[in-house]
This record gives sequence, structure tokens and C-alpha cells, in this order.
Amino acid sequence: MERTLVLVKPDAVQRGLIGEVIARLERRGLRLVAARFVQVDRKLAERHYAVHKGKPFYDGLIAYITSAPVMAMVWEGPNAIAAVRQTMGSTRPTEAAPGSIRHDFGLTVGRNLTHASDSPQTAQEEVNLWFKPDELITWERDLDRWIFDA
Ligand code: IDP
Ligand code: MG
Repeated sequence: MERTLVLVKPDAVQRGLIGEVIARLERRGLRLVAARFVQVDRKLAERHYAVHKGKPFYDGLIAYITSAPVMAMVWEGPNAIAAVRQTMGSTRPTEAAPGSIRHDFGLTVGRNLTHASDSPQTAQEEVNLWFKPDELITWERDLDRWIFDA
């Protein structure tokens, strides 16, 4: 079982797509662990995107992620990290697979709607950055045995 951080970024919040993103992750079979609606401050933005510091798009990225609230969530399931990245689609919407969120709702990399952790290590770091341990809910869903095979 893996856990991964998902952000519905400011453009998707402004466009009324929080429910759409949640619906797709639920329909995929993933299980919600935590959720918080957050106005991101510069400090959190810089910590979250530290790996991109110094890149040409960094200042624009910090402005983007702090421009309106985000819906931060943790989702879990078998292969959750890869599954959620796939549901989001490639970083550039024009390279994202048809049926993915970035394909279906996006045009440009600077407004690509969502964030999802890209590896087990970043998933753990990002979950810890955005949520306190007691905000992560461990629970069982009656449907789990029909979706998870372990
Ligand atoms: P990811 O969100 O698919 O993991 P990353 O390469 O980690 O993609 O980049 C983080 C975010 O930075 C992207 O989702 C996008 O919002 C933004 N970004 C990445 N590359 C560019 C670019 O070339 N121009 C503008 N923004 C970019
Ligand atoms: Mg990334």
C-alpha cells in the first residue's frame, strides 16, 4: 500500500474542478486519507517546490501555487503513486494521455491543474510537509477487498 500527496492547484480550484479531481480518484479505487483546503504561503510553496529552485519557471511556479487556495489531499492504495500520476497525466498537457486530467482540462504546463508525488521518497516527504500525523486517517472501506488484492 502506498500513500501519495495530491494538490488541486489554484487554476483547478478557480475552475470548479475540485469535485472532478476527487471523483476521478475515487472512481479509480483510491482511498482518501486526508484533505485540507489551504491558502499556500510563500514559505510552504518554497519548501514544496525546493527541487525546482533556480529553474527559469521557478518564480512563476511560486506565484501560481500561491495565487488562490489549493485542495491538498493524501490518497492511498496499491501502486497509488504511479496510479495517481497516470490519472493526472504528463506534466505538459499536450503530452498527457487522452482521458487524463491534464489532457482533458489543460493546455499549458504553467496551468496544469494538479500536483502528485513522483516517487515513494517524495511522497513521504510531501505528505509530512502538508499534513500532521494525526490528520492522516487510517480506515477500512467495505469495498476494499474488491479493489485491493492484498
Ligand atoms: P509535475 O507537476 O508533473 O511533477 P515537475 O517537473 O515536477 O512536474 O514541475 C512542477 C510544476 O512546475 C509543473 O506541474 C508545472 O506547474 C511547473 N512547470 C514545470 N515545467 C515548467 C515549464 O517549463 N514552464 C512553466 N511551468 C513549468
Ligand atoms: Mg514534480
